[in-house]
Amino acid sequence: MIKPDAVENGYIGAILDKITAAGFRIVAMKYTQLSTRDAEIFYAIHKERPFFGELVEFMTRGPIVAAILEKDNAVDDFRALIGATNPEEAAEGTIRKLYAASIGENAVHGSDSDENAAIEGAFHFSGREIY
Ligand code: 3AN
Repeated sequence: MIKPDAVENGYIGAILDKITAAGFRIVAMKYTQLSTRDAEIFYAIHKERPFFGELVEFMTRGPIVAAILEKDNAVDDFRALIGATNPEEAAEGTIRKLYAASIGENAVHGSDSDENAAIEGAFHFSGREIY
């Protein structure tokens, strides 16, 4: 996902450029806004964390871009491309270093395993929307 902060700041195009330049194929994509219920489900794994309320509020405050990306070694390569969760710790040239402001508002989300990528892809897209 390209998160609400990056959308608000006008970075959709720049972020998609970096993603495709890094060799990812976009197999599904949509511009949408999460409801509170959507965000609570998507981030259910974090529901006991102190930042959960803030995370749900942030993720629902404006539109996002959701996408499914395909590539060999996609999960690890995408996490390398986006950089550390905290942009202050993200490597030079990574998407979060370039476009994120804080650990809470960190521009993009990437799945952390192939299993979660399948779950998260199915959360956003029906089979007919995946090419
Ligand atoms: P990542 O997105 O790098 O996989 P996770 O899964 O640990 O990181 O966290 C999910 C999301 O929760 C982050 N992208 C960030 O928006 C938010 N988050 C994580 N840690 C914090 C924190 N300490 N304070 C506020 N928000 C946080």
